[in-house]
Amino acid sequence: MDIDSKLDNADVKSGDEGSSSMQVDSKGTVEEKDELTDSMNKLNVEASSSGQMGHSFRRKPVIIIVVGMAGSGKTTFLHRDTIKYKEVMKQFNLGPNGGILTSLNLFATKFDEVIQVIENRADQLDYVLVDTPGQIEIFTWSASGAIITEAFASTFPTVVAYVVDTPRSSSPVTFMSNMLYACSILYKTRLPLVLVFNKTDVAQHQFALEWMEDFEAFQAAMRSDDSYMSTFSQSLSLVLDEFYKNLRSVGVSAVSGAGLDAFFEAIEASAEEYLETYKSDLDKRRAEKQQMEEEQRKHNMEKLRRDMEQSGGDSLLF
Ligand SMILES: Nc1nc2c(ncn2[C@@H]2O[C@H](COP(=O)(O)OP(=O)(O)OP(=O)(O)O)[C@@H](O)[C@H]2O)c(=O)[nH]1
Ligand SMILES: [Mg+2]
Repeated sequence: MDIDSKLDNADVKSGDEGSSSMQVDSKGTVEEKDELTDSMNKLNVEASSSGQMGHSFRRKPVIIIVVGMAGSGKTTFLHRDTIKYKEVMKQFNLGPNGGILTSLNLFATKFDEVIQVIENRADQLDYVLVDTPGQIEIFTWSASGAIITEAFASTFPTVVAYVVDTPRSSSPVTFMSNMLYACSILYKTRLPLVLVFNKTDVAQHQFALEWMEDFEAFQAAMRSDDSYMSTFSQSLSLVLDEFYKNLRSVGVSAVSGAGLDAFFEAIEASAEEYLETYKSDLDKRRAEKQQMEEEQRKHNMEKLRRDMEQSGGDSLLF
């Protein structure tokens, strides 16, 4: 498979507080679509049968998967693009969504290498930031997005940073839809989630903290926003109230760098939480899956043995 991977040149740069961070950069150019499909299928099979792609768990570095709506400032936060998906779009003659999904697939097929590069540098790295496309559903609901997330989460402590465009979330309805999105990501990935209110240089995130802490304040804001109000949105805000209890939130500016200390503190706390709660849950789910596969294998073997006995071993039909 002809993928021009720049993983060996993965950019390691010093992060805040003297710690190191790394951005994974992979540029894909592929000639054979079929090969890509084969490779994806192979990876899927390997990922589900071995469970963890042959890597053992390490406590360092912390992987931060950065997600959020288009334009919320994810890439600015990381300072560069992860996948040159425009190149892929040109290669395959695809629209933006197809381009992004294919980039993700390319990334997923080379994922063993990504993990390997990070493992080799584990001692020098405290954090690895992973950029994702603004079309959130492409990452969170595609097979390759799930494979990437699971591969990270089974090898390193992994947390999700959900970036919010603060100035654009000042209306209660927009705020609520953004939070529901974050909520669905929390449930889908089952990873600790940090809400990152970005662009605080333009608008402070104080209003968001108030709405999250005080259900009544949010309800009052909803009532004053005459664009939309119903018992349905009232019920949703009750759901969100529960969701807020399970996460940390910080305000940052990707442009000025304000709030980064608080961000890394929240990441550290979430990584601890990952080790205490999520890791054991993940191990349990994996063990259950393996046991089920083992039972299925035994069942199949037993069936085969019985069939062979019945047929006397000489006229077995496959
Ligand atoms: N004022 C201000 N502008 C910001 C900040 N962070 C990002 N921006 C601007 O917001 C716009 C979008 O930023 P990106 O980093 O491209 O957003 P993204 O989330 O990566 O967008 P997609 O990749 O399309 O999902 C750019 O014009 C940035 O300059 C910030 O902290 N403050
Ligand atoms: Mg971006």
